[in-house]
Amino acid sequence: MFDKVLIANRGEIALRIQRACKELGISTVAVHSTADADAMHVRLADESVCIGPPPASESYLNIPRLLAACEITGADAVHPGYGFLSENARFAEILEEHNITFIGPTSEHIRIMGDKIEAKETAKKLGIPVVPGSDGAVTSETQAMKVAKEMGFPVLIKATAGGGGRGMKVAHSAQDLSVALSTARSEAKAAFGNDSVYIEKYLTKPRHIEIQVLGDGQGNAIHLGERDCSLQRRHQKVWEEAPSPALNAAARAKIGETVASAMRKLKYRGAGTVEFLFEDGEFYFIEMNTRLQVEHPVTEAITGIDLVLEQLRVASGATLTLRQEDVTFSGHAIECRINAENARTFRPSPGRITYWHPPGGLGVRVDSGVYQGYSIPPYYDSLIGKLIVHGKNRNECLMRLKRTLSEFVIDGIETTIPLFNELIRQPDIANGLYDIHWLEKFLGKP
Ligand code: MV4
Repeated sequence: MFDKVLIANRGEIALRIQRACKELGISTVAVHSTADADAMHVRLADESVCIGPPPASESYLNIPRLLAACEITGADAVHPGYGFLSENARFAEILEEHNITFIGPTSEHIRIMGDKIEAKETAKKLGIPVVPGSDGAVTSETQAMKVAKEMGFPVLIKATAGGGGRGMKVAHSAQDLSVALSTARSEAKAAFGNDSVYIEKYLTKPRHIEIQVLGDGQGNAIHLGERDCSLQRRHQKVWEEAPSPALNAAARAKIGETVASAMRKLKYRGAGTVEFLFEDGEFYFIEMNTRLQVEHPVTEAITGIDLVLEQLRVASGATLTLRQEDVTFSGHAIECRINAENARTFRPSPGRITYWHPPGGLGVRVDSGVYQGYSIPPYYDSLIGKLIVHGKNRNECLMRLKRTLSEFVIDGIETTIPLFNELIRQPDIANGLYDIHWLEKFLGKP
């Protein structure tokens, strides 16, 4: 196991990773920008290094400065968390060149999954069901029209270098295709410096269901069930839950085994998430995330498995000791993302937290990097905490969520808590009847 891990991140996830390290007896190094000198992840770490000014490009994303921090502290591994450099293949490669372990998959697997066409081709070869569409990039309007007419409209144009919803255009009919194609291309060029696009059948009312996997890079891999992340706004997840209200045990076992088998063939190492759209009882692969995700506690709640501990183990070269038969699912969990934002407009609300009283009790977890008196800096994303509740079943979980939301007090800033108070009172949410468009439709209503 590692002696010292540098955590190349901030906020709640930096604390989450520190906790796993401490329980394994590993010393922790926090890095921080000047804006984060007073952050909890800095206070709780064994050591800390200031790596630059507030802009992420000059601190949390700055590879030379992170390498220097590793050298100064003698860290033997780096955990990237999520966001920032977590899916940067070059970063993983540079660390390995310096004999520092990147806690994550190989740079090659990161690279493959970062290219959405290669990711899809790889998934398909490994037996994962994919969305019908072009075989690879579309190179001409004639070709795009041919593919579109074969599968039927509507179709979706996606950027090869995209992901997370950036650079997508729907064409509802043949008349739309030309404009959709050129708009998607120029947007992709501007956003990613790469105008390669591909085409898919547009699914109009799917759910977003993702499968959590763990592999050891030696051919052992398991799945930890699914999370339903359909409640999103502008491709930002707001509420995640497991199990999905739309799946039964047989459907879960089938897609889970398909994904786990694919990960064994790939010799995938680390934690990963395979994202699907789910419509009319069928799964369609869209992307794979090669990192720990924000919503991982939902899976931890229903499986009792510490995902960060498992990441640390397999990154240090251990084989996966968990077998698929050891993974059991218990009850239901829901995560609400607490953002420092107005609950209706989502306008960021940085500033000083004058009062902070998190909820407690059985089945309640609050992961957060803030505290009373802390000033949220305006430079980073607005996630300030996550409320995760676990219950015997979905109904108990919803009742517990209602209770914990009423206990949670945060003063001095605006937060998304009022939104969750509204959501738990909606019959569609209580009944689990929502798709990826539900939340934006709900928010659009006066
Ligand atoms: C789609 C789709 C419909 N059909 N692909 C958006 C983010 C990226 N991960 C993939 N996305 C979508 N791909 C096909 N063929 C609809 C979306 C989509 C979406 C997906 C998941 C969660 C929320 C979403 C919101 C809008 C569109």
